[in-house]
Amino acid sequence: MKQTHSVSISKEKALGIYRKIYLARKCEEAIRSEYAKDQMKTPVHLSNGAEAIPACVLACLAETTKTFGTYRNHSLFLAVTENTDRFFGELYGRVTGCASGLAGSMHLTAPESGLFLTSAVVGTTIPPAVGASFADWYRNSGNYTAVFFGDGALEEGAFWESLNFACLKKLRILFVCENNELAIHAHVRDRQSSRSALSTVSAFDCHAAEAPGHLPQRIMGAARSVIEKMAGDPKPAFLSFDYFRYLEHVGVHEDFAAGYRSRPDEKTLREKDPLTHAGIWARSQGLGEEEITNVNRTVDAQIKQSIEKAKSAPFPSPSMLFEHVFSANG
Ligand SMILES: Cc1ncc(C[n+]2csc(CCOP(=O)(O)OP(=O)(O)O)c2C)c(N)n1
Ligand SMILES: [Mg+2]
Repeated sequence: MKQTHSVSISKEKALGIYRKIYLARKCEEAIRSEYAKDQMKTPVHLSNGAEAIPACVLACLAETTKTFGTYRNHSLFLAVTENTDRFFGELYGRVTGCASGLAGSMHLTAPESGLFLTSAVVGTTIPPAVGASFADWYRNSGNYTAVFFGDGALEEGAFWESLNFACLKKLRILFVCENNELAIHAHVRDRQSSRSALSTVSAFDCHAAEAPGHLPQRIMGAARSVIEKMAGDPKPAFLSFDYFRYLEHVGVHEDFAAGYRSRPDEKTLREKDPLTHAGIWARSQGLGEEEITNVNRTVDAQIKQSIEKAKSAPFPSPSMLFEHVFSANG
């Protein structure tokens, strides 16, 4: 089956990409203002600073693409589904959530939309992503898989074993590294002896590219460049996007006082902001102020309504704890 991957962007598509980036930012701003009420009984790892990466990578791929992610998955879930009812339902632990309120923020999924798995355990969704891609290779379906992970996953054997197998079998899979140079409080220079993940990975038989993760045009440029190569020369691609993590590893606050990094100046903070750049990029694609304002207004109303709905939805019943639980003893 032939897959259609986008290489040029219509005005409508540009507006859709902008909407997803705005949606991710505003959902997380809502989490930040609601979290202290302690009604969301889940740790949250915010995507703040990385919102453009999934929205822009997935805009270059067919809708049939299978996706996998990590616990820092809000922008991925929202880019795939835009479903704020399922999103906030899950954060508030209600039956309306994407996992009936039993999973929380770190395990958001939407298998009906191709988002199969996200996980709290670093690197663990990479092998299943390769498995899904291998299944498509076996069936000769031509489908693509995209797996998103942090720079910390590059310290896991699972990543290198998966990359090796995927390259050997020439699978149509994109390994997408969301690189904030941090694993909790540890900087990459204190964790990895390789000075360039891109050049280390490039020693494998795959396509590779990198770009700043706050610039929509550059993200899509890098994604398109490898996807075009994959079309003529099927094999995996590795994409690395650096971005600035504005907030603490887990939670809703800034952490510049924690002592492991210093606060950049205001100009640098502004320059790394993907939403600002998404606005600039959207206008450069011919979108007018009214169109952008309308999107903002609609998304703001959607979020408000979803939070209200989530808060009034029922909690899962205790008996649901025993559903979907399997044991070897039956
Ligand atoms: C296998 C495993 N080892 C250690 C941890 C503890 N841990 C949780 S988050 C994290 C940092 C991961 O950093 P990175 O992959 O760069 O993702 P980021 O949080 O920066 O998005 C670690 C080490 C874990 N969850 N899983
Ligand atoms: Mg990281």
